Amino acid sequence: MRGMGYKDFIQLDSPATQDEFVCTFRVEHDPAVDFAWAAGALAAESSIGTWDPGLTTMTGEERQYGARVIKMDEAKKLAWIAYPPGLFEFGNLSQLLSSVVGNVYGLKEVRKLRFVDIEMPAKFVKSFRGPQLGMEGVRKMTGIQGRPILGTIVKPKLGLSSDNWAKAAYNAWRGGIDFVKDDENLTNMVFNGFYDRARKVMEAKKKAERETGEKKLYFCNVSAPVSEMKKRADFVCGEMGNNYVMIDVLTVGWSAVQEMRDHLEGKGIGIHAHRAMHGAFSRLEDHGIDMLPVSKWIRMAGSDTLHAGTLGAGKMFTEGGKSHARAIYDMLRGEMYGLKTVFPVASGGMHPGVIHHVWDASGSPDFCAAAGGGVHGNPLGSEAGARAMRQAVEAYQKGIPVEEYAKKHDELAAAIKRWGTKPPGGSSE
Ligand code: CAP
Ligand code: MG
Repeated sequence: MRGMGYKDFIQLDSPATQDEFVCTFRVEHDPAVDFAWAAGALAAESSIGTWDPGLTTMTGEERQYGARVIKMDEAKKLAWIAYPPGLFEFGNLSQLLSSVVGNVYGLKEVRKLRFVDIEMPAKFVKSFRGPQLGMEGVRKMTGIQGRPILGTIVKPKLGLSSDNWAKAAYNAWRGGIDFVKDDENLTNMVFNGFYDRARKVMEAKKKAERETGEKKLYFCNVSAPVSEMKKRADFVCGEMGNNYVMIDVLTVGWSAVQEMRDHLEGKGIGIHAHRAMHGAFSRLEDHGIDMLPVSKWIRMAGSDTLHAGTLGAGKMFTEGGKSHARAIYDMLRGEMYGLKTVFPVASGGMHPGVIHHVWDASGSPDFCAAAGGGVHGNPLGSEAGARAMRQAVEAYQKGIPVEEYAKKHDELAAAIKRWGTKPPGGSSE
């Protein structure tokens, strides 16, 4: 039985069927081969092939699982590859990623490779739990309608004792912040133990709720080996009565996230997905993996709130520009075969002076705005910093320019005096 050489995987006259996957790749191929050869190599390596087509073990039964290059646009360096559903284990994100964004990056035939997007069949998407709460559930949990959910990250990022951390959290909640989150690298530290912080922060949360009459959320960062993650989640959301956890989804790993989503099923507990490390593969437009497909996978894995960039208003680079970032917001908030929706979180250099930029670019109040420095760096302190965030939202809701509104709101005035009302640095369109 003759095997399949790379060119055999080019099948331009065989479009994808309803139940197949279609992946879009941007390929910069090695000049020693042509574009089609490189595209064929991708299809082979991510499905049934290898470098030697003359495998003695090929019986022909494997051919039905061969991926196919169904379209190429060499000028744009784009190739579309269709994958039969039998190639993937339903319910298993790790296996999907090992196939379509695994070995392909190491092939000599490609110099640079960008995984642009993936279309997955309904049955596969529905083989995952997806968000437990969804945007509707988070709004129900907080009682907040018609405005973005406001959060803060206690800063400095690390180094504060649990007492001082809890104090900063309390002050922000008192000032009107809705959620306080641990920073991505704050877990169980020598200077601030997870369990000790949880006890103190939950006490502060309950006190702030009593005093403000508002529901408050605490996104406690449980990121750790899975068995410890379960212990931490059970501690804070069991005896402590919390209803949300935070997971650094990329550094803990896909199976760990799926395991935690299973563990929290039926408990009404939200998952906040931090995407720390994403810049390592999402930043360069001609290499790596785009955050659009990654955000689809995180939604399927089951997060309720996910960092999705500031739509050009913050400190972080906006990959693909504002319009692409908005496409990620819209995907998270849109229909996905019945999966619940996910709140996009604008974070990274956020402060009261730029909330209106994000709100305009978001096209709806359905997003979270999280500010660390932009709350705790307010010259009047954390409580004022939080109040300034709420005042920026009030201004937008009343249709009053934020500079105008600041004339009668000192906390907002202090924020604008310090940071202005323009996005920092060269905001990407
Ligand atoms: C923001 C932040 C978040 C980033 C993550 C930080 O702090 O806590 O982790 O937003 O980036 O550590 O930088 P500031 P992204 O508000 O002080 O900037 O949301 O793009 O994943
Ligand atoms: Mg952070």
